[in-house]
Amino acid sequence: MIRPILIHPDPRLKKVCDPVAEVTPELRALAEDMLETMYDAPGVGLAAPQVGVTKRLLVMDCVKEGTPEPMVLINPRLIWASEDLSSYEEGCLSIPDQYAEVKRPALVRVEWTDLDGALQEREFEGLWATCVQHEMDHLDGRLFIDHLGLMKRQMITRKMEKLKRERARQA
Ligand code: K2U
Ligand code: ZN
Repeated sequence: MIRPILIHPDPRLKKVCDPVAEVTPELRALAEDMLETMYDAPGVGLAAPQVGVTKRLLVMDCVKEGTPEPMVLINPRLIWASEDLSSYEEGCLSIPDQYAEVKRPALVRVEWTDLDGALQEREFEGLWATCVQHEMDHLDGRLFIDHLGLMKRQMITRKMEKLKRERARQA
């Protein structure tokens, strides 16, 4: 099912998430819901804290055209990051309609556990590299605006507080 996405500022988006102890049917159902929620948004990634679950789990599908390639990363760990950086105009489903340039390592190697409990390792580049770093930041309570200057971060936060007040009035 499609789950509601938390909007910044929200304390649950600032928490360092807990490791996943074991892959259970409930976890599989959560991963399924996260993929459905991500495609519906639409987005190319989604982290568990964004749907209020402070566990180290994220989903991604950065394929633009062609066959979708949904990925579920449990307890992801950054093994290596390139010196070279790449810039991307990032957004976030928890910070709607706000975009800003963020520089991140262009290439990253990540290790994780998949839904079958198997250990995986892969090098990501391009949008996949940006996305996996953006999602792994979420698992440590970091948002893309935390990579911006104080003024820009405060301006975006104020806009989100206003948006939440308006949504609360409509509800
Ligand atoms: O974590 C999220 O909020 C999902 C983001 C992930 C993301 C942000 C910036 C760059 C790459 C991934 C959503 O996918 S934001 C929507 C979006 C869609 C296509 C490309 C970039 C961002
Ligand atoms: Zn995000």
